[in-house]
Amino acid sequence: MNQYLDIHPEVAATLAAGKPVVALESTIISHGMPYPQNVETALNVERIVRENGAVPATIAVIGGRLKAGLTPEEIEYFGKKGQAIAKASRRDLAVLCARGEDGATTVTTTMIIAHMAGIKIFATGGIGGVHRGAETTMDISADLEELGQTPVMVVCAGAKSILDLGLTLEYLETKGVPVIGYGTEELPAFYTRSSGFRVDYRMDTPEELAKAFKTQNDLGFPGGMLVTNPIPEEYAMPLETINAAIEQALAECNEKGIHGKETTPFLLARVSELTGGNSLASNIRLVYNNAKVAAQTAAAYSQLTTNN
Ligand code: PSU
Ligand code: MN
Repeated sequence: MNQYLDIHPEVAATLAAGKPVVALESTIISHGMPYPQNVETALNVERIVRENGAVPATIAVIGGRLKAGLTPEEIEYFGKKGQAIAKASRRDLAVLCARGEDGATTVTTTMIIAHMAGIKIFATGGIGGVHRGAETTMDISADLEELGQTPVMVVCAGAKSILDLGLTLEYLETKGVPVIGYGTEELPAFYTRSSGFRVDYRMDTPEELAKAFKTQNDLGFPGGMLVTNPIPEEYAMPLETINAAIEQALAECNEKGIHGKETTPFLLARVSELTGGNSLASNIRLVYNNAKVAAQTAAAYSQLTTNN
């Protein structure tokens, strides 16, 4: 096992038995939502994973150790410290480990640590992607590179239209990452079920997802698979409300000259402030929905691998 990795004993025992585990990220806790809703949500997500037949492994860097599986106290610590915790992407992991520091894992680093631990399925809210204006800024999330090289299935609610969704799909195609719509042919855009863009494939059951992903692994392909699961209809936001907030947040981001790793947290925080409590409630509901699908898929994956 990797010398910097600590796998929570329950997670380790579950993996050793070939039983289902679902990875969860910590940037969504520290940077994605305000305290105390972030802690409450993270603990509920863990409960939902369990109710759907899998063991949760929330992933983070604590004191320079890569953690696969947190205690409730550690989740509380991440939630309370919030933005004071460094957002850790691939380029940050070595330095954080060397210095013995904390880091909140993004989709990228959650995939890396999940893979080190032997976890196949990961649930989150939204992924990073190609930013609008990337043709000049070159701001493309490391999440897309990671999906192209690390064999973990990421279950999300699509990507927010703070990003250029068309270019994000082009990039994923170049990297060889299949984009699956769960029960839909259209790419969901996080707060809304539609985006005007099509996914590569539609699948309707956890068994179908598990089989496609196992086949990709059996073919020896190195990359991941992106499952986009639309927000439940009753929690979706009106398109005009969300678009107006996104346009304003993008304009402010440009005016302030925000760039690099600060861009996404700034945009997320502004969109959430501008749309008030409604967007937070939607955000929480879509994460619960993704946790459920990921747990069911992890269970189906484990059936496929332990029966063969
Ligand atoms: N998009 C969201 N919610 C999030 C993130 C993105 O709708 O919480 C977080 C995730 O952790 C994601 C990261 O991996 O932001 C991407 O950051 P960047 O764009 O800097 O790569
Ligand atoms: Mn970026």
